[in-house]
Amino acid sequence: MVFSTRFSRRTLLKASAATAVFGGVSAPYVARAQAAEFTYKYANNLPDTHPLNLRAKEMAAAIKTETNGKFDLQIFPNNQLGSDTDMLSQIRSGGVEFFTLSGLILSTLVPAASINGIGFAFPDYDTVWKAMDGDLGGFVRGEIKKAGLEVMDKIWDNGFRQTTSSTKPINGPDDFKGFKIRVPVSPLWTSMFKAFDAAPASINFAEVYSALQTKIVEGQENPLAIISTAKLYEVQKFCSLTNHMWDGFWFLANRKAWSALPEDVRTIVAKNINAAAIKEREDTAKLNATLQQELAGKGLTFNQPTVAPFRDKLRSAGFYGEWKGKYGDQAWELLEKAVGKLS
Ligand code: X2X
Repeated sequence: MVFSTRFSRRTLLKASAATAVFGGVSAPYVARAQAAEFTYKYANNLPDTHPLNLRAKEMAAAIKTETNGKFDLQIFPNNQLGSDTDMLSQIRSGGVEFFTLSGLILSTLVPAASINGIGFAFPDYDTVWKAMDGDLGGFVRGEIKKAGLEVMDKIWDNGFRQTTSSTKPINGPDDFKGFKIRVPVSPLWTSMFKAFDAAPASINFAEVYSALQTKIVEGQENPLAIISTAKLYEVQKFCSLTNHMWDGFWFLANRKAWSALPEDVRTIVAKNINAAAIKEREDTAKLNATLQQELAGKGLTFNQPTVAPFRDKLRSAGFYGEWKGKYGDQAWELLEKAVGKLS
């Protein structure tokens, strides 16, 4: 069922592309703007009101102007082209040309890409941007390229993640015991919530609202900008400001599609995508700092637990040692150089 919907959507896309081509041939007398030479699809999993999509729209318009209409970036927000898992295979095959994906989910293909999500590693945004625009981010981008994908220099902000629930607030690590929590599809997320003795379920973001609504899970974790724009407050009661990890979106490109662009177009596209990332970081950080009051007004009850007991629990469960072993010394040293000693 899901499969056939997706198939027909793809067929429709092909059909409309064909209409555009033949339309041009069969209506030669109609004066029209020069058709774009390159029409590339950019897919993502976020609502179109999220700053990522607002800035993406702005950036697509700038790219069109600066390339004199040569490059047309079409944005498909909100999992319109499928779940993250689907889109990851599409970016690899060329079904979409661009895709923003959390490094933690990308780690199913590029193991090092989840490293910024290590629990309680980053204390604040200053430390995040220094690391992700510096050596740690450079290392991860190198690994992404080795895996055959292209990636823009600037990572986009998702944010520091907070825990919501329909059943109870999370005041300390013990409240996670047996807690049925949705996590994105990624070994690091599952491992971290297992270390808390929770019951994590891997579910793509496309299914999160309904999983919460139907109580398949009690809770989930996401930055406030997503809790707000995806309206998760409609199906959750509590929001615990656990700030348990920082998460960002790498702007990925299909290598063949990226290489097919003339150098001057590629330069304009990359420049505008990276500039939009910087603006989106400012928007999202601001939202994540100010949304608490608005969400409280919509019915979420907030609490702010102390961080130290969570970290201690992860340490005694062997979480840091285990992941240091998985990433290897080189990557772990880059992380600790940015955030201080973890294990
Ligand atoms: O799936 C999620 O929770 C989201 C939207 O934050 C990510 O893309 C990791």
